[in-house]
Amino acid sequence: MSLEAITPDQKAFYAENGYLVLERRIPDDILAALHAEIETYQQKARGLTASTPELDLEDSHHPDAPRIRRIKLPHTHNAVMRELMYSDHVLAPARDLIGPDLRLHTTKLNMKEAGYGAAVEWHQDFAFYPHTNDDVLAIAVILDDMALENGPLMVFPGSHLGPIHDHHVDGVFAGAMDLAACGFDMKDAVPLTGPAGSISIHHGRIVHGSALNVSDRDRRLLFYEMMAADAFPIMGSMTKWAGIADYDSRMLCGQPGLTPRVQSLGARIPAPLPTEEFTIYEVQKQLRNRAFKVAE
Ligand SMILES: O=C(O)CCC(=O)C(=O)O
Repeated sequence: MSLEAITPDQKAFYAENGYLVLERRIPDDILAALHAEIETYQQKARGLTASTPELDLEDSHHPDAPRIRRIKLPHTHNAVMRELMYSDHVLAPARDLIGPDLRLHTTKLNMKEAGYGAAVEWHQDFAFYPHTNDDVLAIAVILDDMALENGPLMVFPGSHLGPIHDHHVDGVFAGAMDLAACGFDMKDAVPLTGPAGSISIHHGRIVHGSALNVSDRDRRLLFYEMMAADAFPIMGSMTKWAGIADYDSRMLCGQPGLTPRVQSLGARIPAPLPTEEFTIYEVQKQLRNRAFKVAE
């Protein structure tokens, strides 16, 4: 199959390491439009006293000093972010890596703003949503220049080829790993840095996380998480399912089907959940040995 957006070397690098950074993939006009859209959410957050279906607020949010932690499911309420999701800027590299038929899992825009943006503890996405095969990935549109100091996404290269680690605390799903107990050393983690307008891609099984942003620069990432259309959720996965028509409405490109491709894979079921509706930030508070400082 000929490649649309990446080189054979990049494809081989992803297979071996489980991640890729493609620099300056998003045109400047789209990047500027995304920044303008974020500004409108910042206006909406003013006056809020609690998170809403669209906005997840930082613990330190105040109605007069709004602090957004995450814009939730932006493709459902933001035309610019929805259009980008269906564009070749995002889908062409995904097709190169996991084939022509792609289904959306979810979207989110993690804000991690200057000075306080919340950390995300180490985890594997596949621990939240195990599937019949692991052609599952997340594309992150890098909205601000990303360097070590503003809390980039970090990954452990090659960890997508290993097991799914324990993400439970006291028998309840906590969405995070005790890194040392799982045999990892933070010094081996690689930061996914690059100029604004780049994208990073990480495999659904790779161990990843990111530190608190204590710098004076924002660090915003717009995530599009997706899988091959023949990767079906294993029962107990956090994938919401209201029947096949609903599921097929999440196709991003190519054809849906009714024949799961089943790989022999290690997996764990994210159950029981502490509560039915939660964000990763809340659920990870159960972790005792946190790797990253908590936002104040
Ligand atoms: O925003 C980040 O740095 C990490 C995001 C992430 O891994 C997640 O939200 O699942």
